[in-house]
Amino acid sequence: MKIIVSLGGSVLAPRDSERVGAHATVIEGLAEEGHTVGAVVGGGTVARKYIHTARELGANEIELDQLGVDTTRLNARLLIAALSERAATRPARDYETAGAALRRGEIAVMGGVTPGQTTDAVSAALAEYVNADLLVYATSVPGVFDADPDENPDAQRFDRLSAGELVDVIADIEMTAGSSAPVDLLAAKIIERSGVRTVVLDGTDPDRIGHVVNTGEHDGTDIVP
Ligand code: U5P
Repeated sequence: MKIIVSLGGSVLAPRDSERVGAHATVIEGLAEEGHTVGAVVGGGTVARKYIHTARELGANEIELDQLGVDTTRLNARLLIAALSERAATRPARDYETAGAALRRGEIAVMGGVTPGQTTDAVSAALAEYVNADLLVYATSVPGVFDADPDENPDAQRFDRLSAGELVDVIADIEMTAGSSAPVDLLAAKIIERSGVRTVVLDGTDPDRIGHVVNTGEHDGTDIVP
């Protein structure tokens, strides 16, 4: 199978070496089982700290996005540090470079690409570009909810959503640098048009990623084309 794993920054970095190492082990394991694997790493709390400070300093949203992109690449390098020589040596800055690495049998790693989006959209675009069989969003929230579960204890998780329904659920969420929708709107639109099978799950335990690839089972949200 061809798999793109979107690792939320808060899932991976700046956690300890154990967490990053555990994710690297799962990704390596999938590659060793014969899967083609690409990983896209988000910015997490480090990006949000930079964005918060720079916003107070008066930076505009595009400047803040650029800070975010640089941070995702930093986090992507942390994952590369934990991967073996099977991984590309640096985070790809565009889809063609990542796609070429996958064709060579390497594990491609990306961070952000361009302002005005998040790594959710990068993951969806890479999955579309390489015709992935499965796109896994490993986030710190266990799926897509009808409200923010951190703020609303009654928030309900969707087991299954069509890509069009996903677009409707997240359309009202504000889009500023560092925003934390479950999956961003552009990502949802790309998933809708590409029809790539997508799962949003709690990725704090990396074994859940291996489990969904090998069994199709998970406790998160299925986005069906
Ligand atoms: N970002 C972009 N473009 C990208 C990826 C990320 O502008 O292609 C910026 C956004 O401000 C985003 C932040 O909120 O970096 C951190 O990425 P993420 O963890 O939200 O995906």
